Amino acid sequence: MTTYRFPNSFFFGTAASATQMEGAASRGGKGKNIWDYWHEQEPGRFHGGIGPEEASHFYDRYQEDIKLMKEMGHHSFRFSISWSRLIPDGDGAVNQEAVSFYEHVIDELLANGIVPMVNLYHFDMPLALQQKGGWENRDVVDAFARYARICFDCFGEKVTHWFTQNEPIVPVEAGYLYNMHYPNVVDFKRAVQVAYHSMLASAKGVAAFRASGQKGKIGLILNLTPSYPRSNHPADVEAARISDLLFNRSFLDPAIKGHYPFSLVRLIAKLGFLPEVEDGDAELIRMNTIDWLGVNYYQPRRVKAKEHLPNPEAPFMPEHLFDPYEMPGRKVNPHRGWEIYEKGIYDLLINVRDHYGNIECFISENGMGVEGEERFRNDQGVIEDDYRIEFIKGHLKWVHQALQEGANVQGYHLWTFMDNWSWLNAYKNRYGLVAVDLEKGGHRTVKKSGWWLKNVIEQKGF
Ligand code: BGP
Repeated sequence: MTTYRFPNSFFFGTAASATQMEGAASRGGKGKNIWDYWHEQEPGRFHGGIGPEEASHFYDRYQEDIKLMKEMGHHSFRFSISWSRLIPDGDGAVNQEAVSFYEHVIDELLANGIVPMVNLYHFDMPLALQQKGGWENRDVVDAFARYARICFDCFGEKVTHWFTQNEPIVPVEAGYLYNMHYPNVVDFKRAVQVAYHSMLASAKGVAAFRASGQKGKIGLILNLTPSYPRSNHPADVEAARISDLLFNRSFLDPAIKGHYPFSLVRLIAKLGFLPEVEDGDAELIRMNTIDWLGVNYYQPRRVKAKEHLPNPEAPFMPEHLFDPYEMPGRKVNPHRGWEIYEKGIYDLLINVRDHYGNIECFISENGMGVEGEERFRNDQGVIEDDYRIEFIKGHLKWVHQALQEGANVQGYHLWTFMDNWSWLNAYKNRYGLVAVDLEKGGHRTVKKSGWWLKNVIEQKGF
């Protein structure tokens, strides 16, 4: 008996990204991106010293992997194209080996009845473009628009589900505020420029899609972190409003409503950090809103009013406007340090329903990274990851609730299909429905959660 039944049209699958799963980082004519370069420079910053060359080898094993996706009941699979594989220097000649690789992947998915959902940018700036300033340089915005056009020309006959970018706030915060991605800058003003240009690039990607006349739809994937105040005290509520403006609405509003929230512009202006803009930008953003929204959800953001004055000598940070708040008794994934709050997924879907025109959306990532899963392998060789099953169930219940209440949520993708290379954490935390055994040359085995989800997909619920 299924207690939580999803509509027949509701789709299930997984998400992944090029740098995290392809491997072959220096083969097939690929140019370097910032991850290849940074790992060469500072391997010690990556867990176990492991770099993107050793990602799960999808480049060589995609046929086997897609076969397994089919066996596990996938309706759809979201992956990204590696910009520096397709255009090694980011803005020049197209690498035909890459065109043929992605064509094969798309064909293989379609032959197995799996809808390919293709994302153009997942944290992987080509090195040659980063050397020109990456998203800080407006020329890179145009290089992205060109890259998008090339992708639509090459693959648009077969791919109908597109995204311009994944989590554009992450390169901003990780690369320009918190020292977790290259180029390891700590500068709020530059971070604002990067955020603005990546949004502009996304709008230009949407414009290029429309101009291509191809069928299908194009969207943006955002990691929405619902902002909860410590209390109902107006100062805490104000702290939550500001963190929501900076981390959620800075992309949600321009992408869906076609303009920035006035209160955000006022705040950034007051701080003296407005980005450089050009005539016509506002019109471009207004005209090129997205068709659908991918929502990644891992954790909420809890904040409180500031309790200590920031050090006036320290560089300005978002945390000068509010303090993070650790709610007593919160549930935490100890491997990642992220709070697990299942109802957050419902709150953000209801927010999209009520404040963003109930735009078509789906859960494009949700998942749990766990270290040392080998210890859960049973005698039959299956990793018994009951905690992941509980995690998925807990979130799907709230997705179901949002559906009942009219949210326009059309599907659920887990992060991720197979254990993959997670940036600085490399292979520390495993997220996959399929285990990848690095000791045995990357041998794949489906975990208990993988078989459980297959059953959910078949039954349309649980
Ligand atoms: C999301 C990213 C993914 C993935 C995931 C897990 O923010 O879109 O690329 O990595 O988070 O996070 P992490 O790998 O940092 O544990």
